[in-house]
Amino acid sequence: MKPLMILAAAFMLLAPTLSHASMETRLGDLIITGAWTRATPTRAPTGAGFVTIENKGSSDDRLIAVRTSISGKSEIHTMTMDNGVMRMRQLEDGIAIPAGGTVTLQPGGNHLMFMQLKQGIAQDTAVPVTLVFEKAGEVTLDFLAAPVGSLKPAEMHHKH
Ligand SMILES: [Cu+2]
Repeated sequence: MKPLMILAAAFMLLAPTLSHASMETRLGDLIITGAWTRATPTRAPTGAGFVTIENKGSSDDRLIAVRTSISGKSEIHTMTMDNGVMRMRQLEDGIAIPAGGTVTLQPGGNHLMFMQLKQGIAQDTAVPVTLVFEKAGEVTLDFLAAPVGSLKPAEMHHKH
């Protein structure tokens, strides 16, 4: 009875950790979390991706490219206000991920731009996106699609 109870307790402690771990990707010194995208209307030409990247290392890194099979072309973008108008432009040199720093790509700021979408992004689907870093290399992770127009990721529904 006793070992079984210990096992059950261990599992209960472990379960939330496991579901959380699936949302966290490690690539060398980088910890990548909170990857999400937005559902789009069926014929939308573009979509956007957002993610948080933490650099636990002692040397700077850089997000230099993004790839996904859902789009014909993907770019790293910044968004700025220009006389009250939001403007996007490509960051040709990517985004620096400073040593010990955390960079968040989010609506209204830096983002991943999926251009020439082959089809709309459906809500609650996971879109595989490859992030390419100058030093850490590349990694593919799932970007979960929040509802159309969302300004933040969808709430995670824990399945039991
Ligand atoms: Cu953009």
